[in-house]
Amino acid sequence: MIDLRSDTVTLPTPGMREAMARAEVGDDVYGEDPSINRLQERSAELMGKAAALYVPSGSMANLVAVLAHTRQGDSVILGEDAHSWLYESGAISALAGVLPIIAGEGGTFTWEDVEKNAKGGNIHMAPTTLVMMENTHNSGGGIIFAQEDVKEICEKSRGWGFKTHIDGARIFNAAMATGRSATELSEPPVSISFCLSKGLGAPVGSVLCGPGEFIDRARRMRKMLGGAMRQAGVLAAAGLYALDNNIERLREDHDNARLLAQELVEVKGLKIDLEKVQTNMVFVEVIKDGLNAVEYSARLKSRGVLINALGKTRLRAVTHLGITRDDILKASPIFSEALNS
Ligand code: TLP
Repeated sequence: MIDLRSDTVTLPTPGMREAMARAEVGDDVYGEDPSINRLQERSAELMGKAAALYVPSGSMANLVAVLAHTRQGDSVILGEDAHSWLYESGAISALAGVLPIIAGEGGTFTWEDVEKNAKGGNIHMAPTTLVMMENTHNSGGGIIFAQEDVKEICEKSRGWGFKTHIDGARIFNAAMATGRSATELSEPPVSISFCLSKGLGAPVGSVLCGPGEFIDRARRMRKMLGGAMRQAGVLAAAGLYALDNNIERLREDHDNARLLAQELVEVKGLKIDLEKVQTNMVFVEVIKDGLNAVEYSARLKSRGVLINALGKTRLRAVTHLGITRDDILKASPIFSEALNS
């Protein structure tokens, strides 16, 4: 199977498993797991923040960030189809009690969009206290949030008293694609989270980074959610290994995504916006009468290619460390074959 469903499907490599087996561990609820402590220090440094907190998932990182930045009844500004809005089971509303407000189109947005949508100033409104950006933006196509916009949003938010958070699940993909360091990309917001279990190839884990007091509050929220772990240094060791070994290779994933997009853009019956192929994702539109995305993905599956359907006509292919250039060259003709039978 050529599995293009997500970069979450990556399996730990032998080198990573070895690092996990060798990991020094302790009880992290006591702050005594040396591997977790090392991962948190390293992450805080990489993101240019004072402190960091290891959490089991990207979803928990975002939820803990919202819980630590806001109070029930506040409103939070997010881009269209933000992961925290679309794919986290409504957690920010159900558990943090905030009102999500969507700004802009296509996932990214500008300060003008924030200004237009922010609420407050009178008793009828849910006051806006947090602006969340996603970089890269998953549903938008794995697209990059323009750094100038991130900077302006964060600077002006500070003036308006709004906190800022980046869901940087794939911030290293954004760094690779822009040639900017992850430290530079994460400088403007108050907090940022990134995932070890996507393109970086670790089996579990995300890290939330921010100021010391914020991370102290986040640690309590993590405990409240049941996300405090004990000898999880075996998992953190995979994260450390990923930071050491799997960042540079993201370039291959981006090259493979571009190659796939270039192959598929030639196929009659499929539509691809090449401008949006900026990192490791290719969004494909099926434009053949009588064929929907679910049926198309079933046909691809029966021919050995796994890809997720995301709506009536939209599908997403994601490249990752389990996919080679050869896999892409093998998969490409299958996409046109599957259209016609
Ligand atoms: N995204 C997954 C699915 O949930 C859709 C994927 O296959 O892409 N932020 C962003 C931007 C994400 O893309 C994801 C996962 C998360 C947060 C949540 O991470 P986990 O799955 O670790 O909770």
